[in-house]
Amino acid sequence: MPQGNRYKGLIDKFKAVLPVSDTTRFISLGEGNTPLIKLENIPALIGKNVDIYVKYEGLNPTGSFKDRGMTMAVTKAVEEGSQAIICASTGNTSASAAAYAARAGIKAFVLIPEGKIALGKLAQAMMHGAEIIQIKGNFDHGMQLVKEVAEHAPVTIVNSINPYRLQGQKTAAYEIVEALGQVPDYHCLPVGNAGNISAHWMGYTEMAQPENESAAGNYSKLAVNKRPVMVGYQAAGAAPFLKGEMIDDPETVATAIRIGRPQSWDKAWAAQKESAGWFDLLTDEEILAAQKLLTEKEGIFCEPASAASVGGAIRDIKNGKIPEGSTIVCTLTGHGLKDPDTAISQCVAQPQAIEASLDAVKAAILDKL
Ligand code: AN7
Repeated sequence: MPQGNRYKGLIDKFKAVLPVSDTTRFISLGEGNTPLIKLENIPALIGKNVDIYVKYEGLNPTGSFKDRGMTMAVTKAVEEGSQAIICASTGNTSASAAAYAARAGIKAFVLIPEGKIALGKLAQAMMHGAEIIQIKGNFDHGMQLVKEVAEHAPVTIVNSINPYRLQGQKTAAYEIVEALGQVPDYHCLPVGNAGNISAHWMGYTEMAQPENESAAGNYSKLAVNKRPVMVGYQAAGAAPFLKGEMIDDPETVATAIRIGRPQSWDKAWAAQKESAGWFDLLTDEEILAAQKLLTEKEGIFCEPASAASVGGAIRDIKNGKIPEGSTIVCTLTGHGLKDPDTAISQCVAQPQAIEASLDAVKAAILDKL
């Protein structure tokens, strides 16, 4: 047998702080271990002395952070003998559930809002062979139905109300501290169901208490006794945390976070309060502008929802809420290729076709230099 040091996914790496045993079969696609990229051009553009890092979760196997939670949720579902998983989804959870179910050899049912999920996510769920149930309703309706149907059918819910999801997702915080060699001052995330912000807070909290039997200390040798300020950004049309109560009929171009009834409501408020953080909102225009800025100035393509973290952070750096000298991590939750329609529609100059001749190509280039 070869004895290499191949990365075998986040459960293998973080098993000391995850609820698995020596006999657990890990359902993994090599998720996690995503790059933490320092922004080089945007800080200068905004004229502020800050270190901004993006955690590029779009580089997970199915293109979003959901894989971190899904590897754990499906691993435990299989360990417990489940033959089928089910979720409601704005898209990424369905893609991830479909892939990990395929890997495990079990069935996946996904409820998605008709016409409101990005093309790439739908393609993934279809290709992996999930049973796709489109509903004439939004994510919140789907989530309610999933909870009800799971009481009557032998299916395991793999939405983030499944506690193993947050366990898997907390590993992103461990990776960030390991990569930075310190705890960031601020951590900014887009917020939909608020599972991810809650999971990160759980991870940071474990690391700050290495005396825990959880063995968190193994991964936080560099971490001083500190946790970041947690900042959550929502889309203006889907901002229950700003309103202070659940909302009906959420609407935003960032379909991933088109959610009015967040499932991790209490956990996210606790993270905000305990970290002295805050929630804020961005208009769809601001979200798309941030997505474009990242692609044009840094070469990093994330999906619209993800860009809310950077768009919000830039605004709060400019207005001084996040002070100069800070180290800031923004989570880019999903890859830009997930939603090609929204990307193409916001590019003013659509590519034109010209003659396939040297003259025509020369003219086209000289024109632009
Ligand atoms: C790219 O896939 O809820 O606050 O059903 O896909 O943890 O919900 C997706 C959420 C941010 C919000 N960015 O994270 C689903 C789903 C992207 C996302 C979020 C989602 P949470």
